[in-house]
Amino acid sequence: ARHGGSSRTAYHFQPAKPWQNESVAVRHGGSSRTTGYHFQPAKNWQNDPNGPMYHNGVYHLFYQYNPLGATWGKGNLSWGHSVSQDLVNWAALETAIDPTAPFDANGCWSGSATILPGGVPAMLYTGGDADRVQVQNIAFAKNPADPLLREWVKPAYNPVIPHPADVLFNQFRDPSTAWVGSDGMWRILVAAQVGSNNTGIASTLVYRSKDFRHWERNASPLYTSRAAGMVECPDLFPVAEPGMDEGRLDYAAGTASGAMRHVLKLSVMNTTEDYYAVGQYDNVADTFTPEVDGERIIEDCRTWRRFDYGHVYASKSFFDARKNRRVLWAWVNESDSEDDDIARGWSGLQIVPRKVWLDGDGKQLRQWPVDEIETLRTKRVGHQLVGLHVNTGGVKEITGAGAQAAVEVVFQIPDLEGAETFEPKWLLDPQKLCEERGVSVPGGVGPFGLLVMASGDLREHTSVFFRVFRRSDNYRILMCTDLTRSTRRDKVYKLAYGGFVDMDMEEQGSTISLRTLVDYSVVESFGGGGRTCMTARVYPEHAEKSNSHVFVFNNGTGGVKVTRLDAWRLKTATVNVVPLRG
Ligand code: DQQ
Repeated sequence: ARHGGSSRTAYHFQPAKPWQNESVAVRHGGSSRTTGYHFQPAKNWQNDPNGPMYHNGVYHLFYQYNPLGATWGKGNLSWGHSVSQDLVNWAALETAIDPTAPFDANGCWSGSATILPGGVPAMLYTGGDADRVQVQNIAFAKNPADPLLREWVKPAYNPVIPHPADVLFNQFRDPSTAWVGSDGMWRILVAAQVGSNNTGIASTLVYRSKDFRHWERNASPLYTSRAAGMVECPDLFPVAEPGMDEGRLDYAAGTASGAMRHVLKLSVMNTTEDYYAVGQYDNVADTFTPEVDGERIIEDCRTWRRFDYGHVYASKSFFDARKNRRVLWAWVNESDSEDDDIARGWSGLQIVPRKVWLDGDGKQLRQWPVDEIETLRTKRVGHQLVGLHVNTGGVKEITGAGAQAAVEVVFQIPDLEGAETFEPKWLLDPQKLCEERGVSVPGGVGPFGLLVMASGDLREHTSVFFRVFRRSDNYRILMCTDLTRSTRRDKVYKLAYGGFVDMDMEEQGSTISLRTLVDYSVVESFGGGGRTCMTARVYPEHAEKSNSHVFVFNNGTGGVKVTRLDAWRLKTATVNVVPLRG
């Protein structure tokens, strides 16, 4: 059975999970360009964001990094480390944590930052020990007064948490940021599959500690999920009710008030998809209970909402005390072949960091690229298209936008009457619906949206669009990213991504907004004001030699009107190009 999303992700042309692949590549080079403003190391492989934090006026991002090549380096993963003052421009530092000790000799895997009282940053992370067993370790900033936190020390008393006997072998990892519970003790989450003989329950274990060194497991997990296999990288954080001061959220999991609602995010390993639910964290029992939310099943996290309906995994958030907001990072994997990655010399991006908050409906999160990204704006383009009516088959260029741009467009639908009837069976699989009804299939209302990374002759293009369907008393909006024509190359993922946009269109004056960040090989889209997000990797051939274009289009029977268009060329950010020295 398929639930909510789909298991057909962009891994089609890759091993089922990159970290099941033992090979370690050492070739560098390749000619394909990097991105203009997405976070990536100067070369080599990166995956999960680790230990993001804001400390002493500096943003830190650590990430799973293979110093030896462009493939996942299972046994030799280090923590890459970069610093920034604006979340946009980054300087690369030395790796922070390397596999050098008996408790992490076979890889330093994902983990999280906690800033201890007195301002000492601590990292909890998973090590593959000398016997290749997953254990949880701790590392401290050697000199907390160093604003760059360059050096990290691993106490000899590691591991702090050994592999439990009742957990499936090596399904035990990814400690969360710690928080203090009602009894004054620290708590962390660790993902585990509890059971034996190849079957186990996807569990989010809670460990408690008085001193941050001796950890004891709670009898009950925070949450368990039916049939999810292994879940990874758990993230629990509080959300402000509409109108509440976000500054109160400066707790890893906001235990200050039992009344405060929380979000639990789990990364489902089988499908490499991240799911979240809004719910109640009980700060006495240390349990999380999702709230009833439409057709979603509380006991099965694979039916929950997704941060991103595209190719994004292993997300991790942090509280940004500088701007009183929660910020989300996530890994955007490649969707070409491993050989391509090796030839190019790098693999993997991070999303543009997103501000995350609870929508006024109390059910879903909204996400928006951090404002700082706007400092990259150079030239405004396309404003002459405001007011444009795009009729059936209409395609109009946003001249000058190019391959490195941010486009926000608001479409108004003058007549919703023509919307086709929504079939309830579609509810569980918006991606399939997008595959069946791609950009070339006209509907009553939609597809309308943007064509990006398009060649001048439109032979190559990635389309991001909406379709509106009618239900008994309202409308259902489908958002798709159709990759079927994204490139003429083969051996890359070329189907589609899809999700529904949960909003009342009529309340919004029959309008819907789309913001798309275009950056050569990555297309990050925010539908309905960040209610539904979708990130895709694209590998257009034309972009190697010629310009790319952006168009507004409508392939539905009914017309649409562009009521707002805010499009900008973006300059290149300084991302890890110059190593910081001295
Ligand atoms: N990636 C890490 C693990 C984590 C997985 C290893 C998720 O710690 O479970 O690189 O992408």
